[in-house]
Amino acid sequence: MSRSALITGITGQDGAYLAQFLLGKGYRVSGMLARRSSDTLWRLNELGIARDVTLIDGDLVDLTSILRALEASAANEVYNLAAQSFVATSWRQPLLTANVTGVGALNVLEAIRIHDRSIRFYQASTSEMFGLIQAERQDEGTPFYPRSPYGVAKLFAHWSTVNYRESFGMHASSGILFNHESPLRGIEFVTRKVTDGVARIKLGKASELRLGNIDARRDWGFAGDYVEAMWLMLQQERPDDYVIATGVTTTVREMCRIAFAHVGLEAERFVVVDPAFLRPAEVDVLQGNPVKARERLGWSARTPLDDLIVMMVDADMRRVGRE
Ligand code: NAP
Ligand code: F7E
Repeated sequence: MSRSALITGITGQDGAYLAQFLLGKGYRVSGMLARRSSDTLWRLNELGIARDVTLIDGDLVDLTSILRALEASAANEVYNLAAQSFVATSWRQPLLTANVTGVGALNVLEAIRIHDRSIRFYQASTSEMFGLIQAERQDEGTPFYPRSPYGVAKLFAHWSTVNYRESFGMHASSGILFNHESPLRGIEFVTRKVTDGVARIKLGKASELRLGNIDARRDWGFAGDYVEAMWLMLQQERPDDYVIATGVTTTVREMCRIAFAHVGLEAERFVVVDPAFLRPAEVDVLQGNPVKARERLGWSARTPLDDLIVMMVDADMRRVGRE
């Protein structure tokens, strides 16, 4: 019988790519659908897989809905990707972020402990846990220092995952993923905001792009590469934690330059720094050290930032052109 996976957050960027990846491996794929009013299925539709997955109503704050989803999906592997994932929003909705992004993960762990401890579990941890960095390049041994309610909530979820592994012998792993982007990235995140803005300016639908801290540095990779690492973690004999990153760090300013240059424009002419987009506390720089993932999982990032940004600008040129 084919293996079965349950993905929380299947309607998000990573959920859609992971669903596509697992379908390609012959899995039966179920996803938790937290019902909302907007067009939540757009990503699954863009990948052409909305009809190939089973959607199960549920919400991370409702433990019984997770238990039902485990029962209905008969999952052997659970990928917990659902979260309030936008860092800036986490200061405006800190309690919701703590409940969904932090306690929500504990709800999934509890549901698995109650339902069937042999289910393998993946937690979507994040480089935001490193926050105010304690080492120039961050790896699995680097101390954490989160700088936002989002980072704090993810740290709770991360340690809960470690704790359930150590307390109950569960196959629970955390992927400490650095920023990863794609044409399916939410419009509020900086890469997509830039590539959408570039397309609008190029097509005469906007005249400027307002951004916050353009000196911030991030280690950006392609989401399509990163979902494979999630799966690889659950195929290992032993559960563990892994940093997943490119190892290269780039400023927002340079990322903008690449995006504008691709359509023959100069970023400096259009980017306006707007204090409204500055954060109460910033993560100035992140740069991962993915050596463990390379040595133990045989995984490395395949898509350089230039190629990623070009892919995103081209997709946004098509989208904005169709509007
Ligand atoms: P995303 O696009 O924001 O997707 C988040 C998903 O969570 C969406 O499907 C959303 O549903 C769902 N969700 C939100 N609240 C929920 C709730 N209460 N119950 C059930 N589902 C809920 O995030 P992503 O970029 O794919 O990231 C996937 C995961 O990795 C997240 O946990 C994120 O924090 C983490 N992460 C991301 C990155 C990155 O760079 N992308 C890096 C490290 C870690 P709707 O579609 O209905 O809103
Ligand atoms: O910001 C700066 C901003 O919102 C990146 C999430 O997926 O990755 C993501 O979190 C940087 C920050 O991502 C704007 O201040 C400047 O320094 O794209 P972002 P993030 O906060 O790094 C981590 C790994 C996650 O886990 C999260 O879920 O860019 N920046 N100007 C801006 N950012 C935004 N959004 N908008 C601006 O106008």
